[in-house]
Amino acid sequence: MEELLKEMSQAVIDGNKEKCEELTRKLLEGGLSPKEILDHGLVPGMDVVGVRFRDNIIFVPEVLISARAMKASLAILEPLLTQAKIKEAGIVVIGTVKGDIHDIGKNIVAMMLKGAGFKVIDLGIDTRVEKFLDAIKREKADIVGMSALLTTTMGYMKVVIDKIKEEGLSVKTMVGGAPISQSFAEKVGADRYAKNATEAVERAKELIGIASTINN
Ligand code: B1M
Repeated sequence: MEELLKEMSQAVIDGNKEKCEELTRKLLEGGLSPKEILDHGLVPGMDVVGVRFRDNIIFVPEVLISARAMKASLAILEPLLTQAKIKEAGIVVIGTVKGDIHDIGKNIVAMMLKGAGFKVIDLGIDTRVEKFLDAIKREKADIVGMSALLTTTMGYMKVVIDKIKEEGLSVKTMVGGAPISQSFAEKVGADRYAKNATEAVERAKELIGIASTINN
């Protein structure tokens, strides 16, 4: 299995969609959980892509091809990740903030929240404050989750949080994404920060006051 997981990481790096799909099925048949496939196959592959992108070894087209390959695997894992264990734990509105089109991490968080029993309303990418506010009110959301992957867009989280406070909405806020930290979350006044999708589920459960049942 370890060998197949290494191959999976390499398939993400190479942007080999067909290989990613084939390996996802093989690993599932071999008894690995979707979370193990994510944490030990897909995410390490995308980490390498991130480093190569940062160092100008690869460029946007190659990153897009890797993202497409990873998304193909996620499409296979999604039905397994979203099988709810509890009946509607709470309502979460989630989106990637304005100016930001990165959605892989946000999609994983949304899937895992669904799998934990939350009703998730996914607003997609490049989400403006008005769209967040409309959805929070319409859906009577318990939690609003915001994702940002760029240092230039993370500041927009404060715009949304300030507006929520200004309007006196009782919704809780959770933030995450590669450049986000606990101290940033505190600085912008978010109720919770989550480092990854597993933590996001834990924090969401804390926010609505239910005991955590997630095993890492
Ligand atoms: Co972009 N990009 N990108 N990119 N990209 C980064 C973020 C970057 C760090 C790459 C680098 O330089 N090393 C860099 C940002 C630098 C910075 O801001 N300081 C960067 C850049 C610069 C850019 C562009 C500006 C490039 C350009 O055009 N010149 C451009 C921006 C476009 C825009 O948004 N306006 C751009 C574009 C793209 C692609 C479109 C090519 C593609 C996105 C495809 C897509 O998402 N559909 C892309 C990708 C794939 C990346 C990297 C390589 C990988 C991101 C990813 O999917 N990771 C990324 C490098 C990196 O992050 N190391 C990079 C895998 C994913 C599972 O992890 O998203 O972190 P992540 O999500 C995790 C946690 O963060 C957390 O849980 C998730 C699961 O565990 N989490 C939450 C996320 N959201 C959460 C919300 C929560 C809680 C937890 O609560 C609500």
